[in-house]
Amino acid sequence: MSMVDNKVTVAIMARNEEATIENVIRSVLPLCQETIVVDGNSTDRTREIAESLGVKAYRDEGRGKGDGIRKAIDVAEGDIIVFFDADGSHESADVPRLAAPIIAGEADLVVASRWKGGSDELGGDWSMFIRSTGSAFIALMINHRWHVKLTDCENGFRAISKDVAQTLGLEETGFTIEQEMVMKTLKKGYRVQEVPSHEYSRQAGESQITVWKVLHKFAWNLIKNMF
Ligand SMILES: Nc1nc2c(ncn2[C@@H]2O[C@H](COP(=O)(O)OP(=O)(O)O)[C@@H](O)[C@H]2O)c(=O)[nH]1
Ligand SMILES: [Mg+2]
Repeated sequence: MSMVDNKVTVAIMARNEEATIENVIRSVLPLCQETIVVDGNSTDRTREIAESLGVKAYRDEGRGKGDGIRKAIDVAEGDIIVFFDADGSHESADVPRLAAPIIAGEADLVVASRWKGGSDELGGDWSMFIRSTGSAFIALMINHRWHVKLTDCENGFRAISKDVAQTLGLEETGFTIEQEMVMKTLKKGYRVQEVPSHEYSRQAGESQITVWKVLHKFAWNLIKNMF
């Protein structure tokens, strides 16, 4: 594949993110050939705002981010899909850095690592402690199983070749989709790389993850995909 063949789609995942969606869209628009919003059945103005900026908005049922990711893989027109959260926590300037190794033919999935880029969100309270240690543990297991050296398998900010994404058979409905994507990519023998990227605190509203309620889902998903 040559450079000119690679069209990049940024797919913004948004469920009730009216406070931040406009700035997020504006920040990625100049960095890609297509910007889409996957709206998780928002009850606020998220979708209207996206459409008013001339961006195509697709809807999932709002059952979870995994459904949204699958929707993006179905509808994206680009050869490379960069997934981007709508809450202002990702560094848009890193979009081209995530796409670059795929464009260069050196990787199939590139995950933005908060362990390498720093995070304003991971740390400071119990819930964040569990998220950080859980995430480190999952990376450890994945590294052991596939002989890789990854640090962050949970970050939603990542780029993937659409062709590869379509072969993975992703099944998860919720936030476990991120680690499922990493494991299935490795399992199929595709190449996973990381690029450092800083994570900012979500700029409005609250995370839709309640750690204690979902911990078992992450553990079960890890076991299921490891074997
Ligand atoms: N399309 C879609 N996006 C969702 C859904 N649930 C959450 N999101 C988005 O996924 C992103 C990450 O969610 P967030 O609650 O910030 O999780 P955290 O960053 O891991 O704490 C945000 O931009 C949410 O708006 C959903 O059901 N569908
Ligand atoms: Mg967030």
